[in-house]
Amino acid sequence: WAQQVLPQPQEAVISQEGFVPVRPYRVSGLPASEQSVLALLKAGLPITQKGKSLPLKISKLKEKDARLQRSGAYKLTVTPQKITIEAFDDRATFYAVQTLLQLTKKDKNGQVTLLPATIVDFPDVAYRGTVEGFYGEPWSHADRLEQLRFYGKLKLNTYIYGPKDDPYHSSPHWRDPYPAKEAAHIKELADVAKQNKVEFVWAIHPGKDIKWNQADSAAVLAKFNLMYDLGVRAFAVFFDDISGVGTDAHMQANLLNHIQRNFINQKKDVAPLIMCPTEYNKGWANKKEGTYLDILGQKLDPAIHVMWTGNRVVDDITKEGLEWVNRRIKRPAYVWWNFPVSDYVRNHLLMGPSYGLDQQAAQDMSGFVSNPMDKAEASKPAIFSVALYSWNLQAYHPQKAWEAAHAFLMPEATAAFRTFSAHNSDPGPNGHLYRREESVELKPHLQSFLEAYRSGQYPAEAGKLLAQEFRNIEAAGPEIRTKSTNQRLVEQIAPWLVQFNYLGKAGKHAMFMAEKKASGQPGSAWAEYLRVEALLDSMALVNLTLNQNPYQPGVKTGALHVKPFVEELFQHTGRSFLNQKEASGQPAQADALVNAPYSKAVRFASQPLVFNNQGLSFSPMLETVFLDTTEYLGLKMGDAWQATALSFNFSTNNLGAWGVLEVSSDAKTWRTVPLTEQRGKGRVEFADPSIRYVRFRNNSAKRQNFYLKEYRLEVKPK
Ligand code: LTM
Repeated sequence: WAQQVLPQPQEAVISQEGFVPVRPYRVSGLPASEQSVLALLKAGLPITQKGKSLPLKISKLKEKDARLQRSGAYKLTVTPQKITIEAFDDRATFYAVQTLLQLTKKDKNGQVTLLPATIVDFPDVAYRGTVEGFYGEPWSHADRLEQLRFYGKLKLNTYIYGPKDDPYHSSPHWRDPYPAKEAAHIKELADVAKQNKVEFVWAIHPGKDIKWNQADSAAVLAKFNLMYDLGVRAFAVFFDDISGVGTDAHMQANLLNHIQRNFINQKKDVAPLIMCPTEYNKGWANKKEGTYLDILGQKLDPAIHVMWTGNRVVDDITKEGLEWVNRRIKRPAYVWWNFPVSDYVRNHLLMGPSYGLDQQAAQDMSGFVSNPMDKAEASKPAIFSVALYSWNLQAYHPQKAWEAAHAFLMPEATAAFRTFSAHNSDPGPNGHLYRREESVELKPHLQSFLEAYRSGQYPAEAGKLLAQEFRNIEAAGPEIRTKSTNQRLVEQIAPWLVQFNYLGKAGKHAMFMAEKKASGQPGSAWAEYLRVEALLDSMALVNLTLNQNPYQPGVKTGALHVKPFVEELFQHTGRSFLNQKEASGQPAQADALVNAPYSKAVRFASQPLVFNNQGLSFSPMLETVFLDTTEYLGLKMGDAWQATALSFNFSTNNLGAWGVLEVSSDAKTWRTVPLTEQRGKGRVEFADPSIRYVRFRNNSAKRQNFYLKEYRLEVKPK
């Protein structure tokens, strides 16, 4: 694990003599077109054209080694007498210079020294980077420019532009030219990408309303030509998350081949075409031979890349999973990794290590891009790790990469940033069933403390350790806010910084409370108890007032282990004050309040619910969903509540033809309620106060697709 150069080079021999002083260097062999590389060199080393100097020679890589016959491959030799760079292409020269700069060190007085080394380096995966492919507010222009510079430093070479909520990428305006301001932004992005040796890939998402006719094929080509004129030289077509005629594999392949023949092959200077299929993960793929993925495999021009998210929409990436799809699409998949994207859990941040990536899969993928969070800066730890993984799979170590990311991204407050990320990593329960570890180091201490405390002891050692971590948690937010030079990051995670600070305070006072209680000081313990109560109330208030998006409103932090610990300590102590016995199982009274998903299809069981003054609802799902014949989707209310109406939006045309709405008070006897709807959208009122279950059932003989945009019960207490 050579910390000096990241991503870790394939082969590196670092001199034992350590850092040596630098002298002025005279650069030769750099093409005139690469002035930005010269500027980069000048920023890190003394460069001169005359006088006494040492040579810095750049030349074409002559080596026949097949591993070095690829974009980005280079050899760099640094000795006290000279520097030589042999590069496969301009991108490789740029990368060699990035490595060279990482071998320099500046001391307090501005003196630069250099670490002699011999490095032979190349990427394992050809295309590495991100796909801005999430739902929600797209990244800002400034965020994107910053990302491109960041990618250059980490040898990432791909940024795919495909924000779902850009109406000129998707419906309704994919056919139309961008307005002038947005067009100017795209042009600047393409320019800055080029300077950083990043391929700016512009993606179109036409499948929601495409017509398979000549006019729409021409519309796609016309739009690509407009983008080409703005400087774009790489393109993609996405067919994810659509339903209806757009999903036809034959038609999709025809369109892609048409683009390949009439655009890609004609232009000569554009990168290989990329497509995202409709069946982009194994869970959704028709497994029958000769169906969707096989059709793409057979029909699509072999030069076209096909994207793939893994065994599920959001999942680990395994060699077996890739081999499965590669056999069908007849090419190595281009991985679209849905991490750290948080558009399906918008009240959480996914700041933990990037793990679950197969280290033996280099030959099984043509590209690897991460779909990040809508918070560009907060996504950097994960993107940093993706850079390390995709450059050198065998050397990748998730935990070390995560540690290195925090030091690289926030040298001014590394420990605070690390603490923040360590307790903000799990997405919480979600329809994709994707979970992450959280609070890994603290978890065993939380558990052992609680066990002992429940049995009437106060484990002093664990108590000390936990109290210290709660102080770290409390301090992390203010420290990041005041010390970090990255104010954009602070802005993006502001609600979580506030909430994290409250969590730290609540934990700290909970520990005081436990200590006072155990040492026989009930008065002080009671005072602490009230403080914890007030802090937990503040957290509830933050959750109800900040980040109030319509999908998963609120601000969750430390939600997997730390917050439940504080709540348990608080409740346990509270019960002992009131001299109550620990309840076994669910207290009877709580059941009256419990609301839950009610469905025969397990895939809806983990979908989060939102319960607020609007009522009780499923948090909306982004992708199309389905119900097989007789399956249903519904909500069960605690018997303290009465449902007064159901508002639904399934965004589909023929709902009445296959679905029925049913209500029940005991889940045994059901009554059908007339469904009044228009394009899958409607509102039905209920008069019967005994209704506890409201479900929507597929009454047809086959699977039905629809969108779960809204399913909301308006409720009132009984
Ligand atoms: O994953 C793909 C190919 N498409 C969408 C993304 O736009 C979305 O960001 C992720 C995560 O919610 N899921 C998708 O289905």
